[in-house]
Amino acid sequence: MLDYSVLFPVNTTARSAVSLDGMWKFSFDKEGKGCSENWMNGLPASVQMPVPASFSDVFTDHESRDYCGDFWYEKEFFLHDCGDRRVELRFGSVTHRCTVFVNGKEICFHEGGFLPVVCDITDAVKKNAVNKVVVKANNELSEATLPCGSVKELMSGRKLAAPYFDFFNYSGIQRSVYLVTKPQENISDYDTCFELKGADADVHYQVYTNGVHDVHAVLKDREGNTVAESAGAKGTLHVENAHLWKVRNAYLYTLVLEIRDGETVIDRYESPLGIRTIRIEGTKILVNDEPVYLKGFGKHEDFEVIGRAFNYGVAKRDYECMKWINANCFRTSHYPYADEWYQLADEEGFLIIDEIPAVGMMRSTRNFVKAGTGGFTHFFETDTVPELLKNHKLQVEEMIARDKNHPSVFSFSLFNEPETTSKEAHDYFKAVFDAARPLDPQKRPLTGAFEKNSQPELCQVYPLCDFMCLNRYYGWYISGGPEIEDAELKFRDEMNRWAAKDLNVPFVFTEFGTDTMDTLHKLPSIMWSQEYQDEYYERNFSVFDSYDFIQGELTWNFADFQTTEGIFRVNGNKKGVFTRNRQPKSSAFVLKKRWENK
Ligand code: GCB
Repeated sequence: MLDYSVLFPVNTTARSAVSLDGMWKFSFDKEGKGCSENWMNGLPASVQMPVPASFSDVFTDHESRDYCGDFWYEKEFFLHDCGDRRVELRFGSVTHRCTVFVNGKEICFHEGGFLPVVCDITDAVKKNAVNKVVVKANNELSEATLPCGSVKELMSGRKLAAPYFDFFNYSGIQRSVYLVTKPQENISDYDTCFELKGADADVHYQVYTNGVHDVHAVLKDREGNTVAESAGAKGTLHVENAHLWKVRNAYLYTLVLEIRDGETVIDRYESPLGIRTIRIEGTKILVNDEPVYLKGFGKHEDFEVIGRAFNYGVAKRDYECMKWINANCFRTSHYPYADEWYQLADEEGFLIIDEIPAVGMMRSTRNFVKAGTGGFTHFFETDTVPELLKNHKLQVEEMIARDKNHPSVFSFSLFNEPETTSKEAHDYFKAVFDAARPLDPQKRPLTGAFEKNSQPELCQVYPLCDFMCLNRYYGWYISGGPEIEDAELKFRDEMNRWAAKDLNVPFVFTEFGTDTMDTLHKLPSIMWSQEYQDEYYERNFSVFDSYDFIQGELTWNFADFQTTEGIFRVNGNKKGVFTRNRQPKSSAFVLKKRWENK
């Protein structure tokens, strides 16, 4: 178990959470001299930087936008006298790694740019005084860290990120920061799982604390009425006539957890709770024992100016667009998103495939083209693998710890498009899956998204998955444009070979799509035109509808998004069904119509 709490900060009678979002001081550290010059005590020269935001797109020069290396943030905050309470900082994430200092004292190091950084700063802070937090961050990529990539050095010595993945290497403090105070004896974590009993439901819970006092659990309905109560760190809340959390029709209770010493409440944590079960039976995905066909998208956290930062306005618009188009699911491709995405999905009744940033596990982004035509793209034979595996397992643990209590999360995806055809790949992923299985109290299905090289006869990794996720681009990377009729035949051929395996598990398409310019129309269609995207989707749907084990379609992508520059991309990936500023392309209407009745 993690030795820190990833519970989302809340304000209750026993806890306080104050946002430190706003303008921070910021400085690049091109020469890597910050530590030797004691920047942890305060940045000598700085600019203002919004938090949360990626730093890249707020600048107007190339060097700043494409900066790769160390960079620093600083913020002063006032801490009231909070007695002997524990004081923590919680960053939703810092990309890709950071060291946190408070009043010059080193507090913690965190690796991985998409999960919370939580640190106990009790011994470093002054009460009733101004305190200073300094963050040294770094956004370099390597083959030992997630996501995978490398650093390229220009002749001038300037460093550039070389991602092995198809999204811009946005970095910075991209999610909210909270100053948290809570009792020394506190609730650090809790688990829930559900059992439906006719019209009733049992909510089994377990609460983790660092003390000896009793735990008390209360479940309240939407109106605030208590519907069940239980004493003990482990127990069951029996709910009569339970309102279930249903797909696109969510009902949320509130779970109130307390540590009590007689009548005195020592700690109190509150969180929404949705009662639902998830099960895979044969080729069906069952939510509350009812089959669900997944409709929706692979997404990105990506928007103009703010880059990969969480923003409620953008998230709200995304959910409105997804509701309008009749979607019910999305995958957090290719990394765990900000906590708030899951909170909104819980409320709106969306299902989430929650993905770890295990992306780029082929030796270059372009290798997917080589792999797609049968090329072998070695990855798991190198000496970086032990370190990579350690990071992979740790991030899986952090992701499941953070997201396990969200009703929206119905599955964890442990990779996107790695090399899977070697014994080494199998052994690597076996270790990841073995580590992940015991971590989820709800035993949700585990999966991963497979690239075209993961063919039924070659892939060594698919037997580890509880259901299959395929990323397929027949009609785009394979037999595109004038050859599209071949694309459909080739697609059917592959699906027939999967069918022949008789795996008896659901198959979900987690990627399929075409780059499409919102300005380009052409009759008859050509690649990149809106008409082509519409036709491509129709052809893919006719294949999907031919196999009853296909139980979902998540198109690539919800919206256009930024990538690294290059000859493959025109100011980013244009496979969005919506533009980057969230307006529909014509295919949005094709999907809306299909999903209305699917
Ligand atoms: C993929 C990747 C995704 C890319 C997409 C594309 O297979 O998983 O990250 O953006 O293809 O558009 O090429």
